Amino acid sequence: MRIFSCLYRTLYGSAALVPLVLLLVISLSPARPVIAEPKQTVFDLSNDFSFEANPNKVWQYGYTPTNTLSVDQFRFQKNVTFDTTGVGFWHPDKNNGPGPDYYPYIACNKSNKTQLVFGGLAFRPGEVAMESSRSGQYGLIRFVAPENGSYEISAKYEGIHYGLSTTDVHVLHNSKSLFDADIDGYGGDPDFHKVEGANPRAEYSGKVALRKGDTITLAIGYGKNKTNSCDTTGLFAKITLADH
Ligand SMILES: [Ca+2]
Repeated sequence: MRIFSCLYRTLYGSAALVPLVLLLVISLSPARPVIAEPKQTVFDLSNDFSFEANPNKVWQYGYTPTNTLSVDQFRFQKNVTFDTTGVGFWHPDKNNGPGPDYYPYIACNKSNKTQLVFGGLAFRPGEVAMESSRSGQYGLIRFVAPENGSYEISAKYEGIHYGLSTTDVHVLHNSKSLFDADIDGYGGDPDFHKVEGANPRAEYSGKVALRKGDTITLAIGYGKNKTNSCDTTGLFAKITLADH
């Protein structure tokens, strides 16, 4: 009996020591180096684009409730669809195809080759595109500055609809306009359709001081002809934190 009692005490004592030994080993282990992720300073709309999240870090996908370019009325897109090529579309809400809650949309070709969508829209690799609604609601993409600093902004718009896009395109800092232009024509991938029209492309570049939380809004409307027919307009945008 005494033997068993002794054995029990020995085993129990060893087991009780295990947590203490582990704690000692962990506390004496050299600290693991903390590898900080490099801070993102280049914000590329195409590279960063997401169909899973909205807001998506510094980017937000939205629209206006009316045909007034009122950035303070920004509404978030909520619903995503994909066409057969894999090009995705953010929409205001669930819908039954072209009509209410389908427009304004924000689309992106995440593949590495130009995709022909609906037989008449050519999306270059990574290209984002927007189309206004029939009533002239704007498609909006918003960048929210992550910190105070000087930012270099580049925005390139181009008509990508074979029916020749007729849109108004804009860049705003908060509610202040930085750039306004009209797109009239096709300025997309020339291997898919010839470049034509009075103004198939428009480009803005500039350096702007932003405070944390300031917004840069990229907007597309239905243009002077006040119809969104054949209006799909592509966009490549990059915002770089230059000095801070
Ligand atoms: Ca139009």
